[in-house]
Amino acid sequence: MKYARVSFMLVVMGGMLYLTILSFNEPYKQYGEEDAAVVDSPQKVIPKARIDVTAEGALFELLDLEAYGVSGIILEREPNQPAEPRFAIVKQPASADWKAMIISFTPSDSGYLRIRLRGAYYDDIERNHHSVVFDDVAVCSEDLVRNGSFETEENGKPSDWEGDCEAYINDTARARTGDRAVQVWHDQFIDQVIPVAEKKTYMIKAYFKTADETNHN
Ligand SMILES: [Ca+2]
Repeated sequence: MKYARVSFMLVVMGGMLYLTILSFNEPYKQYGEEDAAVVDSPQKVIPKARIDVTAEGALFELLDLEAYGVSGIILEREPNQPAEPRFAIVKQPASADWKAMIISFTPSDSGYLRIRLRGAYYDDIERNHHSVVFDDVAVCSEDLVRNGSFETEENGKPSDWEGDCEAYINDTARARTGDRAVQVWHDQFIDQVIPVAEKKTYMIKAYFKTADETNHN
């Protein structure tokens, strides 16, 4: 248990160090600014996994909001409230290998947080979805995300998740764990709302990869 805690802290510290380095290279974008795609060369566009985190009803602030992962994390916040956001978009370039995205924050008050799994927007999104696959979504140290492995099905959909994903994968080779995972893109996403407590720090972790393993490096 002690070892697990130390390992966890090392991962957190490593992530924070990386974020610090990253912040010199990739400043926050303005909210609403989207990624341009090379319309005629979709194979050259690297899909980005995207997670939107929203304080339900805008009833609390997401204090100390940070996002980190393997590479290229982009954190966007709503305009005019850069220091105390109630909503944020986190994006990270996907690859054919599973990568983890981590989002941490401390709610200013108790309430409910909406987690939305989707892909980034691109100019050519109608023709090329730039889909990504998610599996193993969790809140570290707590069992707050229900069916985060997507292994439990209900009426053809992953139970405990709202919305319709592009594909509810049932293939051991394409899932990170078990048989099931979800394929999403910008316009077909899934949500889950979790309870959060005032002044407690949460860390959401989700694994993702590209949906099309042949087109991307
Ligand atoms: Ca799974």
